[in-house]
Amino acid sequence: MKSFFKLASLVLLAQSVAAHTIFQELHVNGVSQGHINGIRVPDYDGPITDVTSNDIICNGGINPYHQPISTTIINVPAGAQVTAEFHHTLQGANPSDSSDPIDSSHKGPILAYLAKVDNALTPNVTGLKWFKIYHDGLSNGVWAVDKLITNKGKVTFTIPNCIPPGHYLLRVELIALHAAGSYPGAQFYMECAQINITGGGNTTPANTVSFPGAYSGSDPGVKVNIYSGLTSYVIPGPPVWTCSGNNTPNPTTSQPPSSTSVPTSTPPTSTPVGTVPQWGQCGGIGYNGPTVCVSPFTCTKVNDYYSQYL
Ligand SMILES: *[C@@H]1O[C@H](CO)[C@@H](O)[C@H](O)[C@H]1NC(C)=O
Ligand SMILES: *[C@@H]1O[C@H](CO)[C@@H](O)[C@H](O)[C@H]1NC(C)=O
Ligand SMILES: [Cu+2]
Repeated sequence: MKSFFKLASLVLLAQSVAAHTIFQELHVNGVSQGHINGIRVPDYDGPITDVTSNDIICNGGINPYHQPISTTIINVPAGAQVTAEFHHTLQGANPSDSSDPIDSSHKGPILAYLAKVDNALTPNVTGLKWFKIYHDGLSNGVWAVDKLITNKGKVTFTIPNCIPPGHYLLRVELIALHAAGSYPGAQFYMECAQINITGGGNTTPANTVSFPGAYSGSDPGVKVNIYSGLTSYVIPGPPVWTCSGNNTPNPTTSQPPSSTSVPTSTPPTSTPVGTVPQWGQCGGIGYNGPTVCVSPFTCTKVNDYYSQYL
């Protein structure tokens, strides 16, 4: 504990190394559409944590004090494979940054939604009707974020081939659960790409969700302790909508162990649930304590063995 204060002064001299992420490049059938082109990126890489806030819609796309909205609209053939690319900062890929594309502590799901809009450049994103086209959570102990890191920030999914052509916003979201043991705690990272779907069909999803509204602070996928031997995870939001009408069930909605089942192994050392004040330790090799940010501080890595809130 005493060393906190020495470390704190070292941190003041160090460049801040926040562990956040931004969806900042879209690839269509493997072709990059340009860095920060056609995507509403925020001016800050930190998360949204209030699921009732309008900021959870498109992050940087709403408020006039954010960066100007890109005037590019990306053409995407219906049925295309699109790849969303995340990086730690707006500078893009940085192999020398161990927190790029995102710090490995930030485990959680990745989700993608579409909403039809009259004009993909509209500054007003309230009241849109969203449907989910992709999600990936936890399978065999591997989180979607783990795969994203392996794939150097890229996650690939398919645009439904039957939806009507025209302008849409593509909302790609990563939810980091390292501090989700209480609410607010889960960290929502999302940006919206401005796309123009070509081809397609005339099938429109019957059921849509709104943002805010799709998530609640008490959802089992929003308030969840991932350090307690989790074997299944319920991805927030609706099921994935598909053209066949066979809505893909949430792949990891298996029920939590019933009260009659007895764990066969001792769960890992439980992580204390709580919040860490500014200067408090929040991470590092061997660290097992609370990792919940006290707003507006972020967990800042000092070295591999020590991170603290700044
Ligand atoms: C944004 O769109 C919604 C839904 O159409 C509408 O209710 C709201 O008034 C609009 N807001 C602005 C600032 O235009
Ligand atoms: C969108 O796609 C249609 C073809 O479906 C095309 O006519 C239009 O020019 C495209 N671009 C924009 C910005 O709408
Ligand atoms: Cu972070």
